Amino acid sequence: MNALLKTDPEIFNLVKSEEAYQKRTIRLIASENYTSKAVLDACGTVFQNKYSEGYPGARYYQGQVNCDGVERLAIERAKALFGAEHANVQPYSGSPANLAIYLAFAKPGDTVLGLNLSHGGHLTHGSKASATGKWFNAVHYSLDPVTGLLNYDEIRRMALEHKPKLLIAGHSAYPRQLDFAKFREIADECGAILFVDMAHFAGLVAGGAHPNPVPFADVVTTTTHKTLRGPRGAMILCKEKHAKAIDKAVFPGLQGGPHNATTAGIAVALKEAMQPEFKEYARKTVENAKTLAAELTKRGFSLVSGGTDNHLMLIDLTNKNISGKEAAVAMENAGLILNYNTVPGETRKASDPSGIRLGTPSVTSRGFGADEMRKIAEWMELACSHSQDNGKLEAIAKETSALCERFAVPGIE
Ligand code: DSN
Repeated sequence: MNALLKTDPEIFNLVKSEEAYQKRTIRLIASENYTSKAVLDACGTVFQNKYSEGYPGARYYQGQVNCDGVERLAIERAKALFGAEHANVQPYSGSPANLAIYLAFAKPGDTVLGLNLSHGGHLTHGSKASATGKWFNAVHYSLDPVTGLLNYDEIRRMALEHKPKLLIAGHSAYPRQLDFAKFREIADECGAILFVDMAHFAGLVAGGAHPNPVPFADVVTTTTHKTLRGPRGAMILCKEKHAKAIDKAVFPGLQGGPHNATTAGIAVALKEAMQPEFKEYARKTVENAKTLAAELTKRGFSLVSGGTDNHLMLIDLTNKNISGKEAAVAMENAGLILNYNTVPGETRKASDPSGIRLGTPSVTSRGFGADEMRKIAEWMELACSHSQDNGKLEAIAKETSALCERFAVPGIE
């Protein structure tokens, strides 16, 4: 990065400082990961110099021979990896991808049914804070208050009562697998388009560690940077009969030119996700999450739904007498990076809620296993019980950083 150093040492230093930070901390944000050097290389290319409104073979600008090649590869790999009839790889990120689904299938004021935000849904699943909740009549299903699981009978009852245009399955903080066959049945009964947002677990699907929604859903959106381990971006996979509506909704409906360098990075990540090692990574991500969940439960942490069978955990800290934000800050000071999160039945405000969310994609990409999960649980407990003791948190930070030194960081080393 000599050119960067020469032109802008301030930004260069921040990049270097972030590299060091990502190396010495234990990254447990459920939606983050480490991309490979190959993906980073592809994103920093001359494809940044291009505009290419349209789709391969049908652009509004000349000079697209290489952009077409990149986008075609990304599309073909996405279709092959997930068994999709059609793929659009242009959405800038998950929220625009989800907005494209509303634009393709619904009109303002139409009813949509998705998972409640504080029960694990996403803002774009109709939260009042999002355009999707302001412009559409969003109704929400919740987790069962006793089991912490989705209640498919209740989802069916609500779907038949509200007759939504879109039935949304998918989440940002639900620690269990989804039953896509059940969602399909419900969508058929109420005449809805079944829209699955698999942003969180797409990498597990690609690696065979989570059921694939593509055969069941009309349309599936995903970001490309979470468990899938690509660059920041998104894709939409759908049945051929919806291809035109989806493509028109992305461009010209919502976006201008695609970010071609990112598309190149997505294509590389998809190729990586087709390799046998990726299956192993997906399997280990779930195995690590289960180990960590069991260790945390032993230490008195209350996990929503009692555990996990994907890559993430949602913890209600009410019984630990500490708020989500206080715990997240204490853990950050101890070198454990995760986020505070609302929990089902939340009684506090979103900016300082009752829970925390964490996941294992980044630490698994780094090579952590069962022993490291046990240590993480121990440090989390210590950080929670010594949240006001800076000396103790600093001592834990020394230990977390020493552990990190033993593991290489994909994309950095
Ligand atoms: N911000 C993402 C997450 O953390 O789950 C969702 O968009």
